[in-house]
Amino acid sequence: MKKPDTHVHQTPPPGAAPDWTIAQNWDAFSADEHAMWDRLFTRQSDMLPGRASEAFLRGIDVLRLEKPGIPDYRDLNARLMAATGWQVVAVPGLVPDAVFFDHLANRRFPAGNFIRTPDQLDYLEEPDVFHDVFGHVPMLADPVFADYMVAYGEGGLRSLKYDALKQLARLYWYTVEFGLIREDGALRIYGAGIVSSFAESMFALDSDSPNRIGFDLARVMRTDYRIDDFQQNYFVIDSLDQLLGTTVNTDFAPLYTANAALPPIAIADILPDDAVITRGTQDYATAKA
Ligand code: HBI
Ligand code: FE
Repeated sequence: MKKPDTHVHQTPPPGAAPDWTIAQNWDAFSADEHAMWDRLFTRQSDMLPGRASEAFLRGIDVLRLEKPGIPDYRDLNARLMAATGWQVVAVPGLVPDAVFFDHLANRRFPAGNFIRTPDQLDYLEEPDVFHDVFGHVPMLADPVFADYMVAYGEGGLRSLKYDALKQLARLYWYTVEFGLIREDGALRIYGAGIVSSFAESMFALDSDSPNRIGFDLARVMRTDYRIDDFQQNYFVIDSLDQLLGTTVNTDFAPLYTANAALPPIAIADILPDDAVITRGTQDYATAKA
């Protein structure tokens, strides 16, 4: 998950490879750091059954993430590679967009190689190993979602030529980070930014404050988003196949051009053509304003 205004160095920090990867150096993690992982993992896994999507819960099982402590990528990647050919690579923090997209296009997920401190339990600026590995990686064990992430990376690299990065960042934000999916008539979470957050895993499904709107590619690519608090919109897909289908069956060039000619859609607006599931009160955002 990236904060657009976070300062990202343009050259790899000392010790990092040209692609910004570093050794995980798993043996260097302290007992306190492993304990922080366990605290976060227990809190989320106790509350996610019935909230997280089937694909997410299946990924936790397939990747054996219930093992205590920060996962050792030597073990984790053996399972992840067997499932979908993906691997997790350690990076110091946020990496430049082009570097990020290139990793995704090559089935490498960059994970921040640090874990939050107790005072950052519920909010931190940059993605740590819990956000990245607990939030994002279980979904990468699902073949359809894994292919979506590759297509996203390839699309991201292309988008840089069309100056359409912001449109693609919105697509990432409203799917990979904060996406909801309909399963057996109920809403479930597949977005990493929600599933790794205790409070937002409740808010995203239970609160009457946010809008919940059926996913539409062009609509999402025009819709602004918040980086500093719960989302005011959640977009809902019917299946991961639908999500993959939007990238595989779309020529993005004319879509970028058409969207660029239109104004962005304000965060909490609902449009006449929206498939509205919840018309939110926005009480949470209003109270926080
Ligand atoms: N870097 N490590 C890391 N993690 C991210 O999620 C990330 C990034 N750099 C760029 C980026 N995300 C954004 O451009 C995407 O949201 C599109
Ligand atoms: Fe993320």
